[in-house]
Amino acid sequence: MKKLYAALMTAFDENGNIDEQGTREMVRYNIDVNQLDGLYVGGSTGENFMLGTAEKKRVFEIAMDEAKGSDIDLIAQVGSPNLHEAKELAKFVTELGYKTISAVTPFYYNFNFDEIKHYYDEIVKDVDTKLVVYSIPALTGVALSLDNFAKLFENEKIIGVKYTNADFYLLERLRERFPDKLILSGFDEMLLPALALDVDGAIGSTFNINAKKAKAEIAAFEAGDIAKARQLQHESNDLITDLLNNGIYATLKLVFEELGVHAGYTREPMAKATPEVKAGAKRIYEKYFK
Ligand code: SI3
Repeated sequence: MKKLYAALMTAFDENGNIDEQGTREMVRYNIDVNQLDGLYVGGSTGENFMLGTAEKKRVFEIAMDEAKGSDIDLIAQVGSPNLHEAKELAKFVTELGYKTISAVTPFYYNFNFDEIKHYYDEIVKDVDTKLVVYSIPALTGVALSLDNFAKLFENEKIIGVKYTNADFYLLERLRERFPDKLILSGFDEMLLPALALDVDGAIGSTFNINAKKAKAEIAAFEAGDIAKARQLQHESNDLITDLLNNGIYATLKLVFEELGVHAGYTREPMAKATPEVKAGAKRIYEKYFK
């Protein structure tokens, strides 16, 4: 069975401070209502790259604390161009009990591949957790080749990739060359083509509110009912298109609020939701969730 993970959001209060209660409520919703296989903590959707180290740690603690006693799988995204911070976070989450970590490719300084490999080897060096590379070229500008992945995977602690990339040729080559590596698809709107290329599951922002449909799509795909899976992807993509057009993170949070889950605000420099964005989110809620 392919696994479905929500990329956990972080709730902020009006002043941009972490709203612990709201963040806990989103963890709970994903466990109790969505009944997902896992949560990706500290990713893009968690607005992680706008957090300080202590705040990142607090989010990891909250997720672990709220998830204790459930069987939801937690992956901690610890990557940062500040390698010292990434290593510190890797140790921190390992001590907290996370079994899997993930790290975004280091960005901003156009690191060459030797530097990128060094970064990953260093992050896993002093921990016994396994690592999933977080590849998201559209946001980082870092596009890893098939040979780059092969070199990263030489390190046995590097067990796979969260693949947020629309390059399906590379995805097919990766699957064919590394049948035993974990490949988790990252673009929710491309779930079906990724399933067709035999990914092990998916991680995404929209599964926070659209888990039921995404799970039904995976079930239809696994049952060989491709027409149904395609129809469900069409329906999800209507929602995803509306979310993207209205500003995805703010709108996901506003829809969460409509669902009775306190998700709070986005953090600056992301703009606060305007009255138009709020009205758009309400329309989305009424169109898809009422
Ligand atoms: O939070 C994370 O790190 C993710 O899982 C990111 C995930 O790949 C999302 N990408 C971004 C940039 O948010 C997708 O779920 C994305 O929001 C969705 O496919 C809509 O484009």
